[in-house]
Amino acid sequence: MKLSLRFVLPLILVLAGIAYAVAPLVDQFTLRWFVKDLDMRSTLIVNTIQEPLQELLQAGKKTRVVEYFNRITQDERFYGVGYCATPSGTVLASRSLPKQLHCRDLESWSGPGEHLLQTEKGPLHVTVRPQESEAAPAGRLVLVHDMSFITRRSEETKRYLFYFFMGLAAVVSLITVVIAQLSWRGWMSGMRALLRGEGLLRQPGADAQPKQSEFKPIARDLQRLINELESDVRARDENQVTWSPESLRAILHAELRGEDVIVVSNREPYIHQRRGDRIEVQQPASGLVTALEPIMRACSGTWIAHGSGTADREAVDANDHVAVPPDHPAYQIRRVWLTPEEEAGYYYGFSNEGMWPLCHIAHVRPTFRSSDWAQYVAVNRKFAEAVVSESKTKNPIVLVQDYHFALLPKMIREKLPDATIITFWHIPWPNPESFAICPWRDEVLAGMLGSSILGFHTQFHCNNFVDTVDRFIEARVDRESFTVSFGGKLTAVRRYPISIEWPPAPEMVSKPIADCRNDIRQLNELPPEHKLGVGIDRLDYTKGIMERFRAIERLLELHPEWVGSFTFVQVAAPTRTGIGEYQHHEAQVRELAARINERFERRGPPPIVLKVEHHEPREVYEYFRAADLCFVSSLHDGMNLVAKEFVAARDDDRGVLILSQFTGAARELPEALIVNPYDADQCAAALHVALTMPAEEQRDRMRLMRGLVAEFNVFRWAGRMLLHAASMRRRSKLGERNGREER
Ligand code: GDG
Repeated sequence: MKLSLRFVLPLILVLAGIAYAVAPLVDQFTLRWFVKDLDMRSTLIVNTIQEPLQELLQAGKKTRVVEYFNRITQDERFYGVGYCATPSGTVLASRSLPKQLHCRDLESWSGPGEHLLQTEKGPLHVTVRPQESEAAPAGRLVLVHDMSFITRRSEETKRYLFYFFMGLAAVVSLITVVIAQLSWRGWMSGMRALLRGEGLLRQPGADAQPKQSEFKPIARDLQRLINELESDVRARDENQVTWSPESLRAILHAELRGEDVIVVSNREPYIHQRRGDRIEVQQPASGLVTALEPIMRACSGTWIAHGSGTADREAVDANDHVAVPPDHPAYQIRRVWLTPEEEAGYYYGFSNEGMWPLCHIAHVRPTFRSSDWAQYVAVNRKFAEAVVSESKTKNPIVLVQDYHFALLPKMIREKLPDATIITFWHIPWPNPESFAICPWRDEVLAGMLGSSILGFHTQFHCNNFVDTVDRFIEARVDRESFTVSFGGKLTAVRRYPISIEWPPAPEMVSKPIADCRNDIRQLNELPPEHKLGVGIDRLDYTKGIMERFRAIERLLELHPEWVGSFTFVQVAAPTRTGIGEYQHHEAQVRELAARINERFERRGPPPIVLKVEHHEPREVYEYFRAADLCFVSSLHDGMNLVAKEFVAARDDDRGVLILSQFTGAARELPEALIVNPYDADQCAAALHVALTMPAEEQRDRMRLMRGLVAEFNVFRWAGRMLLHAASMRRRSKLGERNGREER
């Protein structure tokens, strides 16, 4: 369009210029043309009136001559007529003959060509013709024609000429625009076809196919080049950003212009609990909450979650909203209420007795009950309705969190087809054989494929998911772009390793390391220089707490010098206590800790201090800062944020991280001591290495790990997903536009 305007405007200007230049010529032409016409007309009149005039003159009837003249000058253009018998005589004239015409002057009006007389009434054309006759005296006839019509005609001609040029300009412009649009579309669809790998030379006949395939490599190369450039730009952009709440907010503004962002998770970031006559606000122990809380602070959206606190209903407004964080409200929680049956079936049942063990290879059998499944479906639908009611636009960005909501993406997509749905699966995805255990595997996969983007922590989990889809449902899997096309909708499967807030909140690291060391040792009745190891987990069987304790026992067996001089404090936040398997696990953990302590306690402080209770985040950080080592021994873990938090807490560059090879974090933190938690001897050796590691080595390892966590923090995790969503939205808008143009 712009191109067309760039051509059309000058064209109109040029044509207007031509019209302006031609106008005086038009005047001259029309004048000459009409004067010639008047001359001829005068000759005709002279010839016509000659005979009757001669007769009247011969009869001496001057009055009749005047009457005759008056009669013949009734034509509107024939202005006047007169006759002079002699140059000195008076003129016999019609009424209208201009008074300035005298017989004596007629000599000068004689001769060929036009004679113009300017009067008040306008220009007049004067013709003087001699009257030769044998019977009558010679005289001169004077004929006067009105010329004002010539000016009128000339103006009209100019006007028509102007209209003509304007019409011409319009026609030429129209033709130009049409031709330009047609050739642009042709070129564009040619390019699109080329990029799709279709032939440039689409010729009818037998040789069309070979020529088409000749161009395919070029098209593929071109497509690859574009993809590389795109991902390069993305990577460069991502690398150039120093990821912080501010930069995330700025990116959200620039890329998504403050669009409607909704988070859905089971667990709420703040829980209101009743303690006697006062209400306490708690932050739950969850990696997911730890990761998303700073993002919601940055983009002020709505977080939809199950209202599970004893005072949650008291804290909300009429729309079930509560503004959080309580001290500096930055976003709102929309609480969804579940009945005890719903909670039992959806949360404890299908999610945590079915999906959780299914996805973690931790040797706990999944339990699937159809009654749980029914509640899971119903609760997912309840949350889908909440998303629809909370969305301010028809195309919000919805961040669906975790395995509690496998069906939600499809349900949202049915109600809000234009929504950008990013589903993040915080736990591992197993291999297809393991996943096939699930009786509703097809429904779960179809539900998840309602997402625009599906994120996992590691490429390994992405591969497992794509393999599972490929194996069990009718979908088209593209392993080059890592997308799944299902039911006419495309889902991009991507790796987004989650992380933590960096730099950590000042209040987390404000207490000096020395004070943390002293206070924690005092609190646990340990001597000041006592070696301290920590483990901070939800009391979950996937975290490998039993294996951890066995490794400690083995250390004390292999290196008895640590008995009485090393203690491991295990902070174990109670979790899913309604599930039998968790109760059983807690009992086992308590029993094992007691047995080990009993075995070694005679020689000083106990080897294991087990604290099965919730701790505030600041207390958790105090433990991290007080410790000589942190032991993460998960049997299977999506990422494991505890590992990254320990690194973030150690601004003194000291402390050793022992990390299970079965965590996502192990792929990002190779400077940790990486262990197989099932191998007690190896873990015991790692514990010994950690306890004896020189300060310089601790510093070198810690600095590298801190560098990585600083660079790949949680804002980058969210930013990458949201940037991806933004470019997806841009591409789909472009697609819609092209679609419209093509139609
Ligand atoms: C899932 C995936 C993935 C622990 N005890 C207390 C407490 N915590 C905090 C830790 C940490 C969080 O809970 C645990 O996060 P993890 O990542 O280690 O594990 P999950 O809860 O299983 O999280 C996991 C994560 O989602 C994120 O995607 O990494 O793989 O399983 O922040 O510090 N916090 C408080 N008191 C405690 O007693 N306040």
